Amino acid sequence: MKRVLTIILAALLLAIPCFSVCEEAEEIETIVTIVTAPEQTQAQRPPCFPDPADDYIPLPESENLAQGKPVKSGAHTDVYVDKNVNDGRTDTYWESKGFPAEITFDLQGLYSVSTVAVCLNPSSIWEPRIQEIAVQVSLDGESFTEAAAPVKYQFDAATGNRIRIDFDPAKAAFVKIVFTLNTSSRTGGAQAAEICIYE
Ligand SMILES: [Ca+2]
Repeated sequence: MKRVLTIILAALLLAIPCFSVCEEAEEIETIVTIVTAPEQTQAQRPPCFPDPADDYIPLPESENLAQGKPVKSGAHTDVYVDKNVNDGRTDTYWESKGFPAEITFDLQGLYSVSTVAVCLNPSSIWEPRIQEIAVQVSLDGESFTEAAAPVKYQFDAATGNRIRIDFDPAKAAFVKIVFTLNTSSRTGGAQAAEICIYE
């Protein structure tokens, strides 16, 4: 009997703190604050992280006369058709089938052009390469004159995988870009994700 009383007493002593804690818990006021997170539409970069684009070769801020305009090239490789070269996206590209590779833009108007930019995908998986490029202009799409002679340009992801060709202003309704070398093409053709033309 004494042992039974001892067990009952011990159980009561253990239960008292529990009742006390439970009573206190019921008295705690629950506060929940709902915070609406801002909509994230693109990758976020903390301000302390350097922006790789700061080292990109700068392009003119004026209108890109090539974007969305009719464009025509010779034979292309696989699915890399000429319309990929001015769709405003650097994740699509045109690749010629062999050299020389020519691609011609109909600007649908007469302009005084002075800059052409040739861009590859800026991702570093596009290894550095050299492409030799010239620029020709025309008023009628038939007779072309040279605005920028062939030069070997270095493409490197560190500078945005893009190059800029500046030349004396030339009247043009049509602009032809002529590639004669690509040191990295596995298929032996020219490559361009975007070609931009500026006054
Ligand atoms: Ca493109």
